[in-house]
Amino acid sequence: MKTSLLRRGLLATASAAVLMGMLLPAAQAQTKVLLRVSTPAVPDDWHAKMWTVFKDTLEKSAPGEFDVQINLNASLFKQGTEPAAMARGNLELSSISAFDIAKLVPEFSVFTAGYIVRDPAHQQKVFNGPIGTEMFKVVSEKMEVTPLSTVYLGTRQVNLREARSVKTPADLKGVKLRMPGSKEWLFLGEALGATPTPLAFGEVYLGLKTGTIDGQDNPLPSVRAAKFYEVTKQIVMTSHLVDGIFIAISNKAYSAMNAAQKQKVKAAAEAAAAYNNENRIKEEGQLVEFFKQQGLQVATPDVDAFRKSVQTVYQNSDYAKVWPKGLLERINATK
Ligand code: KDO
Repeated sequence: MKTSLLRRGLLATASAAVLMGMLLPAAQAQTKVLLRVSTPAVPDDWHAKMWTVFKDTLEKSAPGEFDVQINLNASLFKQGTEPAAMARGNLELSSISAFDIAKLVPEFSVFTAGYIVRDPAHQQKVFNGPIGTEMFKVVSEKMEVTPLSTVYLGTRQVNLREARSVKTPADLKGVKLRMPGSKEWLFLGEALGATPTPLAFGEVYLGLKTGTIDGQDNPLPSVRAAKFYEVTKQIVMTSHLVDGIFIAISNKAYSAMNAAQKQKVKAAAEAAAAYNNENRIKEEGQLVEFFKQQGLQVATPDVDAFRKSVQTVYQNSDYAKVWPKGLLERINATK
């Protein structure tokens, strides 16, 4: 009697322990903060790999606290739809462009204009200083997403299917230049003198291969990672936009976190950007040689002619009308 009671007791304790063991991981998983990431970046690109740095950094600083789910190749949300998804609460994190922001915060269009940001160091100084603080505050209020760090996407160059002589914007007349699909992007293509054609990033390779477009513009590391060099013959070094994207989090997700969690998430976003920026800048410096080896012609246009023309187009546009007074001068004066 005594033994069987004892045995039953032991058995009950044992099965409770087994049950607990089965339930505990599920319970723990439920309490993890879900952070879904969506980006059009291709896996072999630094700004795709940076998300693994984000995830690992967060796992180190807050073990078991966050469930970071990385979705590349625009597999979760279409390029450009991420900010709306974040505002709705269907997505927590993404890297958003100045063009995405300018749709809802028109004054941000100053960063979509060609030949304004000078180089990656200038970009970091502008966004990590008072201008960035002011602008990001407006972004957070108007878009329900908060930028956490500034990622150097690279300096955009024109990349053509067939080589041609391009010295000034007039030489791009009639060239069907693919741009991402928003009016802010198309305007940049127009300012370059081309005929802009909207297409999502994921469709560019095929567009170049089949000839539905004559060219595209992207920084050299993106041309390498997405293999556009396989289906194009020329790169024209217009250097028309020192492009940046911003690791941003939905305000819904961010405001639900405690102060320590917020700080860790921000630090992880900064580590991810630093990883991208370092590798991207280094690679960008080496790629002209690589593309030449791949048989591409790398041409130098009259960059001053492009600069003058593009700056004039923007300054005379409706975009410039909403740039806060003195902002351009402050950007130029940031050293
Ligand atoms: C592109 O579609 O050309 C672009 O470079 C635009 C950027 O804002 C960004 O969306 C980028 O694509 C993707 O991350 C893919 O590299």
